[in-house]
Amino acid sequence: MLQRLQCATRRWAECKRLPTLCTSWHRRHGGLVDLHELDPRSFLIVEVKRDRPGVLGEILELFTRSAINMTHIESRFKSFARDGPSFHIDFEGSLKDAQVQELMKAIKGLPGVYDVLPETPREVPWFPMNIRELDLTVDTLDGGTELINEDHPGFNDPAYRERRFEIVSLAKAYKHGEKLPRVRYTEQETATWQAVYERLGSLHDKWACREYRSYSTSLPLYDLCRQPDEGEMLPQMEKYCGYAVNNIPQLGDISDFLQQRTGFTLRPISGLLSARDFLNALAFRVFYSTQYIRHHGNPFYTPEPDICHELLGHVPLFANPAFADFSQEIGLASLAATDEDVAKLAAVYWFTVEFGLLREGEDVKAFGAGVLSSFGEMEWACADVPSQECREMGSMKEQLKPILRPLDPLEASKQEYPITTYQPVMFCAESLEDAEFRIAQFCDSLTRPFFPQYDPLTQTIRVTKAI
Ligand code: HBI
Ligand code: FE
Repeated sequence: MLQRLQCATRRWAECKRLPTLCTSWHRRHGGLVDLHELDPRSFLIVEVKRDRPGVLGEILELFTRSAINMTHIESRFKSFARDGPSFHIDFEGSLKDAQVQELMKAIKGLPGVYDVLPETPREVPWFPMNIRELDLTVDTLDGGTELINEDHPGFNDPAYRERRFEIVSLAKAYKHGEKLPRVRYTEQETATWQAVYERLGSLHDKWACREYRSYSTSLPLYDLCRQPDEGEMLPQMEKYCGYAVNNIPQLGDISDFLQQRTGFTLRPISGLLSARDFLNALAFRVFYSTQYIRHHGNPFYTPEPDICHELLGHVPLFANPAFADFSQEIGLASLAATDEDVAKLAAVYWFTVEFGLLREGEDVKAFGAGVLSSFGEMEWACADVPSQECREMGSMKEQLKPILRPLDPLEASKQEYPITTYQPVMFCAESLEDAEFRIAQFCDSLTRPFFPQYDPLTQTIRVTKAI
């Protein structure tokens, strides 16, 4: 009962505990990419003897003879426990090339050389390089139809299961570049939407952050000529995307609207993805959105993301440039990241995009979609004094209010959180720009073998610099 009343986030949380490399595509393909295929440069270190002047000339001679292009060279002293300098040489080619191996053997054979140290292989987890390759990352953890256990409100409702199957089949068949599937929602589904829309609407007036409620052109000049001034967000969503109490908007209309605002687009998905796949898409400014709706039995509870959560929690913020930028930042950082780093990024995402708060003067406002799409969690997070009823709903008998910490992504990345109750600890940023700055800093601090950049013209990832 307790759990039925809240917009629980348990299964989202459960999915965080699963391995990050868990979709079948990664498994099938061994899941590794050799960075040499992306960046054809390699490097090696030649350690030379102190008493052999001219050895560098001989090394260069060998490069010339092999017709291998050097792209950078520098000398360092005492970088290894030898008596002479070492030369660090970048060149075009792979250490696997026969020609390069010959060259290395020849250098090693020079009398003045102690050793030739190749770089360690740079294999990283597979990641999409082109927006079309997102078609390969859509294997969800449960296919979106299994409704995992008997707790699920739709578990014993065959009609609901059938309808859900119908809607997720559209997402499963979707391929990049196609028109987003349109769903003709039933009256019953629209009634569920209406209940959520009305109930959340009044709370958003009170507790949603400024960026959720209004749009602004004060940030980068996205499409200035079509946005003459600042204004309320909801009228925009009503005008361009079909938001209304009695209409469930279509993903295609929203995606077109967002693309005009910040370059974000939506892509339909059948259910929960692994954190890696979900975050990877953000690098392409693509947000995976479910299209089915929660069970009508209780409009205020869903154990997994549904269209109410996506459209009333996430979508309005993707029209905000600072929010769009930092979402992409997390996405780029997740490309080829280690499993540990993906888990950290997923936690940062959790405590910001899903459960983040913003300070506005004296007030604390919601910007996380998990808060914005749940009346219980919004009261818990934003009310001066959450009611007894609210606390009981979220199993917060002992604690009166959440503990609010200033947003520190490093701390957030390590913060544990319970999966069946409201969040005892939440993170509050000074502003959306402050959150963006801190997250960018955090992403930079992760050790990466390379720096991926997104080229929006070709919708591909460019590997700009190998270390
Ligand atoms: N998959 N479809 C979908 N929607 C989400 O919001 C989502 C997900 N997989 C993982 C996930 N969220 C979170 O665990 C993030 O922390 C990555
Ligand atoms: Fe979400």
